[in-house]
Amino acid sequence: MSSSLQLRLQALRADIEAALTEAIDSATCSNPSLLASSRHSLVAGGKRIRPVLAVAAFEAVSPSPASPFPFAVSSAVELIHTYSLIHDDLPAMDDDDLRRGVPTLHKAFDEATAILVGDGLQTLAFQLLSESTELSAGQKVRMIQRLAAASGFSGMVGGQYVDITSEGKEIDLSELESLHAMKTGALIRAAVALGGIAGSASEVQLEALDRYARHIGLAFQVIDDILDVEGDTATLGKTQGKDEVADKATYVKLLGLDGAKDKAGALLDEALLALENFGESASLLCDIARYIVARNH
Ligand code: GRG
Repeated sequence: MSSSLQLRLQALRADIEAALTEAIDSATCSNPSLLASSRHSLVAGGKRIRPVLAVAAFEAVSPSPASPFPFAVSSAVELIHTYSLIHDDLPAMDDDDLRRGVPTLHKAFDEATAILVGDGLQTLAFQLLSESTELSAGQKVRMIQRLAAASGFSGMVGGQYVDITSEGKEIDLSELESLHAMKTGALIRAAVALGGIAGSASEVQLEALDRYARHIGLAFQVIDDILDVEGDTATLGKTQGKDEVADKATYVKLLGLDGAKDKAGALLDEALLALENFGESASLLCDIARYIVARNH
């Protein structure tokens, strides 16, 4: 990663973290220990790729914005993502002990707490959007609809269900692609779309952003499969090698390591092509796409 991108991401992440901390600190909850448990997963780290994507999409469509980026948007997306990781780690799902370099929430506390924290973070996301004073009523409705659709039956939850029910079955490349388009891709697309809506993007701009997001969403998953083989637990902050143990269908299993790397490269090219009409304003989106494909965790 170039040092200028590193500095830019560092500054952006500081704003994203501050907004997330504020969101959880100002949440109304009669039980402080429930909020303390929520902080365990939420502020444990994480790359914050989805919130950064929302900011970058905002920048691409409003290079000299009349108003600053509304951070409720990035927080909402990250709250949904963090909830999904907490629930994914539960014994009934992926049954994992380590996430973001710390014990998973049900290990640090207990399963009931992990389920409730996930539920609470999910609903807080929609509360933040609906209560934002920086968004118009029209923007709020579009964002809530987009985020709900990406998170629920037609997106992440639906994809997770297909993933769980496909375990032990042979699935082909197109089935794997549609599973991941729902499970991981839908929220990445929503992050980009919400950033675009926040920047009052035109329909043509939203379509180009979505083409970009579909390709990097898939590339993100291909790289995740590669890292499960080539990464190490300490750098990943989560257990490495789980896909092979669970005999999961992955891009590496279906395409081989080199084939999966080629696929990630081709998806990156397509993502960058989608941005060609934006010019300089999309430079952060382009940098993030390259980072997603080059990442080691
Ligand atoms: C439980 C409804 C429900 C859904 C879970 C997202 C998901 C669906 C499961 C996560 C399983 C997993 C490891 C998928 C691979 C891609 C992925 C989402 C990785 C984690 O995202 P990162 O790498 O995590 O952005 P950080 O910690 O950096 O935020």
